[in-house]
Amino acid sequence: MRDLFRKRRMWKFSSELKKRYDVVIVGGGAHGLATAHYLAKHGVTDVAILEKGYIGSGAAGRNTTILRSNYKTPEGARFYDASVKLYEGLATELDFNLLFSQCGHLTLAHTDRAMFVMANRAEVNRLEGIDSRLIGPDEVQELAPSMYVGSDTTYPIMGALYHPPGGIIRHDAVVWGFARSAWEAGVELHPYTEVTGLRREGDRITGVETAQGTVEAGTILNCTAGWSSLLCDMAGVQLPITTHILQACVTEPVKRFLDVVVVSSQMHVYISQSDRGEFVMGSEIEPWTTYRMQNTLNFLQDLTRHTLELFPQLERARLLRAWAGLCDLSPDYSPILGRTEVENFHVSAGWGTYGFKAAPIVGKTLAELVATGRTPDLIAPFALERFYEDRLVSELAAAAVSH
Ligand code: PYC
Repeated sequence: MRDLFRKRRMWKFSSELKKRYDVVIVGGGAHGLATAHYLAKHGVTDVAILEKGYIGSGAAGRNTTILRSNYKTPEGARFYDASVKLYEGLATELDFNLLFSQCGHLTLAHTDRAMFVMANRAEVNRLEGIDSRLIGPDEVQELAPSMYVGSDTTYPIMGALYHPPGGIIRHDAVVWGFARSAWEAGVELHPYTEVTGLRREGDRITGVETAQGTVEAGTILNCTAGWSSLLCDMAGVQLPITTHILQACVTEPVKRFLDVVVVSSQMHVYISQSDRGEFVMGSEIEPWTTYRMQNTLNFLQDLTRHTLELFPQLERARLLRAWAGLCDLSPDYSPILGRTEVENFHVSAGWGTYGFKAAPIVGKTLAELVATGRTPDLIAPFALERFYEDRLVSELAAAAVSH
């Protein structure tokens, strides 16, 4: 009984950097923390996580918490399916309530072309054993009775891709659970420790420079999401990435009336209701490149107009907050994962708008790569060389919203 009420420390930050670590992970978000958690399972615990802000202050704290695996390519669907499966067991594994709600995910189709794309995705998904199917407007209405599906709208709903295992999870909890687990295993967490340079000699990185001093590392992992190409530049590694912002916002809590995630590529919105009752809504990626994480009036106007077409009952709901996050977009909209030409420098990059949902599988596969020296089959298609070898994995049509 006493154990049940035992106070369990979340973590303690390390103030001093050691001179050397077996592994330095740059980026204390969901990917970096998950990798540390899985490295510990391989017995690799001489690890430091260097984060320039607070833990979870980057993309891990700026997403809209959606999980799904209904991708267009077999490579993408397989990879995200493995991630969803890890997420399903993660609360137990981390002994931390992650508030995962597998409420289902609807991608609406408003044109013949969109119906064709959804049918194609459903086929690919089912071949991979993923629960995903094309449904008509009646079933859409059954799943989302509060959504307006009338034909007198700008974008009448012709059907949807229905993906029952999709849903939402509490993003902060994912960060906190991974951070606690990694810290308990002996990993050092260094927030407010910005990497300012990487020393490279030949094919190796020999030093990681920070304002708190320079450290050596056997392996360095770039898990910096929106900043990934900047860190790669420091290593002399070029990533084919452009950096954009994705904006989102949240309403005040209202009585529960939506039990499924709703996405529309043509209306450029994705909408869900959080466990607290707030409507969490996001829009499409901005087409210009920037590191300026500021919301725009256009975003609010377009997003609210389209959301109100689907949910006119939100007309009087007040917005609590809006935010923007950085997206590092690759040319084929798939991630860039694994080795680079620098022997001891690996990347988790190119996540565009779907990095958060990949966190556990990125952690597991990167940890395997570091611990065994072998690239797991699941991430082999996402190697950086694909851009030089013409082996693109085009996920364009499976973005939550059009890019
Ligand atoms: O890929 O599901 C998605 C997504 C939702 C918001 C941004 N991306």
